[in-house]
Amino acid sequence: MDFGIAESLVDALKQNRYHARRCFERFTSRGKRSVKPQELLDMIEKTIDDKLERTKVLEGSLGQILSSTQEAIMIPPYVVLGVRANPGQWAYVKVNADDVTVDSLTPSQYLKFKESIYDQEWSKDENALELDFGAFDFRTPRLILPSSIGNGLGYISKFMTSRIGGDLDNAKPLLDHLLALNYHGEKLMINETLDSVSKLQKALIVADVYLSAHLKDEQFSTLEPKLKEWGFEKGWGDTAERVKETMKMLSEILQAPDPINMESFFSRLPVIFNIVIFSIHGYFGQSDVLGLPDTGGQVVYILDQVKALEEEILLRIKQQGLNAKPQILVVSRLIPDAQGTKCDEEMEPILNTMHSHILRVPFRTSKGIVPRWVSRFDIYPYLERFSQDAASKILEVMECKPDLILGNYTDGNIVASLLAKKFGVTQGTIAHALEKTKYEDSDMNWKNFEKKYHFSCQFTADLISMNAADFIITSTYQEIVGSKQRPGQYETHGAFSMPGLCRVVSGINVFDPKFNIASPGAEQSVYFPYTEKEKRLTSFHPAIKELLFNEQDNDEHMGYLADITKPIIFSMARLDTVKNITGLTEWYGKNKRLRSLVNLVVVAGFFDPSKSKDREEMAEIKKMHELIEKYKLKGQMRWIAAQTDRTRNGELYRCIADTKGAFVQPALYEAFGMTVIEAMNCGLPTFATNQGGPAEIIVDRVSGFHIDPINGDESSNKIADFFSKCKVDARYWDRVSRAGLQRIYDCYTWKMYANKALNMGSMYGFWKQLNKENKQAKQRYIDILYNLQFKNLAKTIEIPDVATPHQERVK
Ligand code: UDP
Ligand code: LCN
Repeated sequence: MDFGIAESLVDALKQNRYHARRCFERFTSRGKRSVKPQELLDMIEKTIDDKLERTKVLEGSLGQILSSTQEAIMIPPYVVLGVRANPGQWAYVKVNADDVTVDSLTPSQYLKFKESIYDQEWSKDENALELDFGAFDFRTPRLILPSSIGNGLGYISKFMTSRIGGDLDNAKPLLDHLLALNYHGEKLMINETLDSVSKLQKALIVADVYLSAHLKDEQFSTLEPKLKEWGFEKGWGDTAERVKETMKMLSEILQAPDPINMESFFSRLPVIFNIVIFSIHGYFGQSDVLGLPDTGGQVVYILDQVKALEEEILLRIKQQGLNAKPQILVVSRLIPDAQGTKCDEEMEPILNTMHSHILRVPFRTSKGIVPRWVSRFDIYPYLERFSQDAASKILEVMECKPDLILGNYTDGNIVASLLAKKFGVTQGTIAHALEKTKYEDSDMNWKNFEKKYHFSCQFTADLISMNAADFIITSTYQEIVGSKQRPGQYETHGAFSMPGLCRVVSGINVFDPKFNIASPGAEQSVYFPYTEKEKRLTSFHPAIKELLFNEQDNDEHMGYLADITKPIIFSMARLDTVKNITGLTEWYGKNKRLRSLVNLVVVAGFFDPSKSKDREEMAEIKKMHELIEKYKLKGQMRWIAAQTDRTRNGELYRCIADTKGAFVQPALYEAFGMTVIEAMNCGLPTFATNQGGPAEIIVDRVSGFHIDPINGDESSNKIADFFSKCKVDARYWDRVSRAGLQRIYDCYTWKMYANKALNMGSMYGFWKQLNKENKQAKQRYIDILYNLQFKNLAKTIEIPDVATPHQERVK
């Protein structure tokens, strides 16, 4: 589908024939190349001198099409445009600059043009590998409106409704689903007495009459004998009232289903007791790990997620009238060389939970157990063996198969896909961050990145797991489909090429109802408002005072604050390039007005580059030292090394709020941004990047502020304006602080998340059965890709000798 773009372009070119011809001539005048949208508009400006004429063209449909163009490929005499008509909706067109004629292109044709710039030979190879996951989706319903994207659950219940409704026979798959429900072999909901939909329907009517004669709070145990006679088992509810309600929901579904009722009924089904969550890379632990390389928000997210999921499962089990014991296992990597963390322990109970554990399984190779930390970019050769070892361990610990497997990040997601297939269970994936969007042209230029990042493995693994997954959880809408201006992380996997490896003509469709937005929260017992005086952790205050204001440099902090009465602008992140902590330091260094208004405090990495294991971190550490020197920041800036105690960090955010300061998240790109919601939970006014998740978390100038990471002057002035305004009107700071908190309470809590995630597990578990044939066909395709492509790519990554010291391995 080209969304009428080719037709509109033909009309637009006709209307502006003279100017269009000249513009397209100019576009192709510099030969073969790829051009970004801004350059196209600049070229138009240079071509049409007359301002009035130019405005007419730019404001007309030609201007609109060109401003929706994400990339243009010049292959004289052709100009090939990748136009993003709306979020998720792409059209590809080819304009002949000589006669300004227009043709629509398929994604494959478009990609071939693009590839020819990077790898002429590959683009001409008629047998180049094309991946087309869309070929298996012809029977799966799709959403239509970009605004519906990410609300998969809502639509799945609508699609189910239409499949199940109409005729009693259509409800047979639902009957089979109910008949299969059990807990450790003990039947739940119904037994074989009810082996047809009509028997079930009749039994529900009889049971309803029976239940009406009982008090609402009558316990299930007293009703059980009679209900069992009719074919009903445990699981309908704990009291007569709840059993009756749940039965009524099913009766309604059998009579005339509606989506809301369908979703409510599935949320009551006893299907999820045991969950396995994969989070493999980094140091996965509960203390002393945050801020270590590759170890950040994902760990925080999962630990809080587990707690919220366990609470919700326990509540559901109680309401279902069951006596089951849930289990949640977070499966990670065991690292013998644990660097003072607990990552060398196999099992660790998860704090503040009753039935959840971390299970660590080591990486093994033919040379033995891998002792050291492995960067997430180099992890692929270990994963297959890891998944086999993890599978045996999970069965041993859980004593049964899990009901749901959730993967996290590329490594966790591919292992989740392997095990979901092996166990035949429902699979959800969570990306946290898809690496592809973080580096410009990372697909076309994959060969240049390969040695350092192994994107060939990563992107292949991502494609496999997003297609294998029954549902995908994202933190924001942006993550799926971006914004008006910028494509989303998943969206960029729609059509792309890695010349020499594969051409992906349909990688993932963002209109697939498997996408669901379920935003995380921040643990509210740790991150609570600075105003809640009685809860404040004052025992940390002396240490925090030392951390912020002590004037002597040491291993934990360097630089000092000469005027401690000024508000503090604060940031905290891993010292990755993309986090742009060095960018913030430079903005501050350059902006005299900002320096006069506030001090800067950053928590990031540590100070000695030779001690770093991570290649990006090393470069950033060096840059930090250079900037502090260059802008003479000592006296106004404090650099604090990574802080691993999150309870104390919660108090640290609040102490910054006490100074009437602000949190600044300056990342070049941020998938979600846990620090943003942590700061907002503490009542700290927050400035955060407009690139990625934070742009959605914060409503600009209402619940905080957006800043542009590539426009440092504008951003630092926006921060300075805020503090100037606060000087004149002290209530302004309070208003922003309160609005930030309100935003959190409305949209970002773990309770909302857990409820949604469990509903997904239940609904998609059934949906996948309704679409069994489709899923199986796709799985075969995935198997081929995994075995013939991914495994070979993973083999190209060097497995270091066990004895090799880490430093020598850093590329
Ligand atoms: N964090 C920390 N100490 C540090 C740096 C980060 O405790 O020195 C925590 C921070 O509070 C947040 C998480 O690590 O909970 C970072 O999550 P975010 O989503 O902001 O970024 P990520 O590191 O996942 O890219
Ligand atoms: C990874 C990231 O890069 C962050 O943006 C997220 O907040 C974090 O994971 C948790 O999802």
